[in-house]
Amino acid sequence: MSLFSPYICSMQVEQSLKNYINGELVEPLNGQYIDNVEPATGKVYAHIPSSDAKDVESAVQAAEQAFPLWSNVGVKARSEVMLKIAAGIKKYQRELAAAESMDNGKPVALAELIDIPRAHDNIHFFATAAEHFASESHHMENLAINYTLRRPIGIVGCISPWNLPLYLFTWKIAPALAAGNCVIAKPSEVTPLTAYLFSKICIEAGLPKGVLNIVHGLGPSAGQAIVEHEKTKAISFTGGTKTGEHIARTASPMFKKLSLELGGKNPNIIFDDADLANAVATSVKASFSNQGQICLCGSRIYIQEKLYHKFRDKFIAAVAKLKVGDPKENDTNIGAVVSKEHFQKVLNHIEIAKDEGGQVLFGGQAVKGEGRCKDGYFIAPTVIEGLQPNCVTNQDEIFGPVVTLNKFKTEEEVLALANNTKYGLSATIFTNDLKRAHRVAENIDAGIVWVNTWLLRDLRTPFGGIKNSGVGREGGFEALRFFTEPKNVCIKY
Ligand code: TXE
Repeated sequence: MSLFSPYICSMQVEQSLKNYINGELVEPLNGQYIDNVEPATGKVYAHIPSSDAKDVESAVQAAEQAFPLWSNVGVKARSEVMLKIAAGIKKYQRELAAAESMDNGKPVALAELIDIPRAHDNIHFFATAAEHFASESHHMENLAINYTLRRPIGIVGCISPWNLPLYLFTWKIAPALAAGNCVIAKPSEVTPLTAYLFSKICIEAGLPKGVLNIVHGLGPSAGQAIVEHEKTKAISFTGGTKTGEHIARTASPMFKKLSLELGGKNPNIIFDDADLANAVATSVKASFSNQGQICLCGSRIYIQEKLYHKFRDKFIAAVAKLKVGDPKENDTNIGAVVSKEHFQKVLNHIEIAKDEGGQVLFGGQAVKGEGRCKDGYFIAPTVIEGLQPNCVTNQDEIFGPVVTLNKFKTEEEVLALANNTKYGLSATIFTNDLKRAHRVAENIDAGIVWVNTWLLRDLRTPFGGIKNSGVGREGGFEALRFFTEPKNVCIKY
């Protein structure tokens, strides 16, 4: 296997993106393309392959050819190529950040600070983690020894969403590749650009052909074909809960391994004894980072009654300072939401909140962009109070820059309120009482709990949700376990 390649990629964005199959950039077999829109301007700037089952079939054939080499070459050789891919992300970080911002609408400063460095870290982390991964042995005294072999699964499917495009795309494929699998990956059709540029980085890094195949296209055609192909033995999916349910219905009867990271409606709880300045600053980030389009955003803010008015006033004052506008400008805090459909969905939710009796304390409307952004999809950060716990606004995942403020009296009351949704992804607690922090963290329905911070991530920790927020865990050795099959070998003395 050659680890080095003379190919130097170009980060230029062409008019038509291509699939990455069997080591090459290829057109979709049906010749069909979908418009790719820049959310900040509302204009089409490129076209992406509208692939279907035939493209997925050729990707599976390429992966099948590549699997014996990739699974047997050894962890060190796999790690070496992956580190070259990570270095490629670093080399092209500025181009990738600009592309992510253009494609998704997020501020370029955010893509530079979070998305692209994290994509690099994902690949780098799993390239090295695989070298430290170990399996168990179980000794039966005087009788036998059992040891667990962990072998790659084979061909796996990775399907990712539009909110953190390259970040989540690499978060899935990195452990899959490190564990020795060959991958058929599909980025969201709404934000395909950085995955396309990533395929060029893989070619430049010398990733052997067929090991990773990137098929662009719509969920019901390209995505569905990956899920229902008999040779994809595991599916790792991040996206909406409804889509996750549909994927589970298709994949479960085929006995595929499934990892589903779905929606959230996360509580952000501020107790009377919290450090107010930290609670305000962190809650602003947890509410509006990435236009509120992160499954971990804290969209239900619960404030203990003594602190309620003080927190509310300071929170609104901080929100009022956020600049909504052109994602290309370095001082922009809130860019465009990802698409026209999503823009309409979020605005519709704000109307529902008003109908439900919510008082809009800040925002509550679209923002008209200036100059090149006059037709972009901008929404003001929106803060609403006075809503009931069971209303649609406090129950449905809006996935936009919209949060509610809610008052509570006691710890028991806020625990019941926090747990009163079908979701259970993350929770954030602000308190200086250590015992309370432990108690609430233990009793809250969530896969991830932050105390006095938000989105502080250690890639070794388990990541995922309970209830309708998903099935399985990503991160660290959890992900390497997901992408391998354990086999017990028992040897009698
Ligand atoms: O996501 P979809 P959508 C939530 C958020 C958002 C809602 C819908 O509330 O408003 O989901 O967003 C692919 N077989 N989240 O509709 O459809 C699709 O092509 C296989 C939360 O944009 O779930 C894309 O690649 N794949 C979330 C991916 O699934 C299919 C992030 C996600 O798209 C498919 C995004 C099918 N039948 C949205 N149908 C989070 N948890 O972070 C679609 N896809």
